[in-house]
Amino acid sequence: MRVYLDNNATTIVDPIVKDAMEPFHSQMYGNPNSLHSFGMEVRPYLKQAVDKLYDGINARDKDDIIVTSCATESINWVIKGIYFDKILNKDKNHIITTEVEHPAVIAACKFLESLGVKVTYLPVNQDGFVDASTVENFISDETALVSIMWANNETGAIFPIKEIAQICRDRGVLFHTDGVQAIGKIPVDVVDMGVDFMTFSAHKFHGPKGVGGLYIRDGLELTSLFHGGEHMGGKRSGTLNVTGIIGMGEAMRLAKESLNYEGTEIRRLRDKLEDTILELPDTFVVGQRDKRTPNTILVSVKGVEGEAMLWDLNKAGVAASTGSACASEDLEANPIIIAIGSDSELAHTAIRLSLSRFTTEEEIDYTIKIFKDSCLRLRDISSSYAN
Ligand code: 7TS
Repeated sequence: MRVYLDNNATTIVDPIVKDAMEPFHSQMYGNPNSLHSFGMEVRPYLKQAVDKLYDGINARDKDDIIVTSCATESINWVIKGIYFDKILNKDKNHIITTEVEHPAVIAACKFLESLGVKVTYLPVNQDGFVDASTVENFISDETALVSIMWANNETGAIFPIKEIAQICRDRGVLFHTDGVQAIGKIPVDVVDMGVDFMTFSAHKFHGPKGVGGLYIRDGLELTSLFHGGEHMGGKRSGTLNVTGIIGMGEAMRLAKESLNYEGTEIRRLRDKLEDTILELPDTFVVGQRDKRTPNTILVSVKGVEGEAMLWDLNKAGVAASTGSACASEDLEANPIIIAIGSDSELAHTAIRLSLSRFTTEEEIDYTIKIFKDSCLRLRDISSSYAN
């Protein structure tokens, strides 16, 4: 049996999404900017797809969503765009973020630090998020941007985005949230939340890879990083990834439609897996359940090296993760666990299991068995664990 429990890294493309994309590879392949029938026939489908994006995140005004190649691009755009708009030769020089952001945020901030920008990396609490009041304490007249994720990719911790957005608005500071791990898992309403910028990536919600988006609140200016043709109203040049946009639109529609299922059935399967893992002695899961996305478990198994368990699970056909796939080639301790204040032994023993709406009960039952067997086997041979 093969079980895929690494859905926070990427997801299977929904067959409905795949079918929706197919005609745009083989029949309607024109460039939508072209002034002939091949190009023009594509346009209404593109519009429909983009409308689904607006509906999915409840963005209202035309031109608020710009399609990009992925969340990494969108995140870099916001952080570097703010540098040009508010920091370079201007009176602001400070960005606030957290220690547990995706490397796209951290690395972009480190780059700005090399240019002289001050960046505050806020620590998170035991549940893996930052309180709005903590953010407020660090805002100063110099602060140009607060960038805080909506949900964490490792722990699933959900941040109090609405409160943070309100504080930023009151203090006149722009607020960006990385919404990559929120879409399809919890309701996402950018207007109700009051965010200024939100980034997302289609492949995290059963869409194709290589396409993502950036929501920019109506009327806000953000300096472009891609100059070229007049695509996306001149804000992000480059021939449109038509198949990707069609796929992302359909994936967004399905993500919204499946939210209820995600919040009940996937949550039930996640809790079943979590409960049985926690029956093993000396295991702990990061973050309270109701403060996490319904599909994610970050568990620490004392005495068991995360990489060793990953290998065991993989041999039995179960795909999990010890940390962001982007970072898991280097065998360092999980930085998120370190950031939530746990010691480095625990950080070396973390395993992330992330489900999706394609996960079945049979797969969870199989994983429970494999996980328990692996835990017993590895603890038996562990020098650091006394049975
Ligand atoms: N932001 C978050 C919160 C993410 O989880 C990821 C990918 C990204 C941004 C970047 O998305 P991309 O589509 O541009 O690559 N996260 C992970 C992960 O947790 N394991 O592998 C990739």
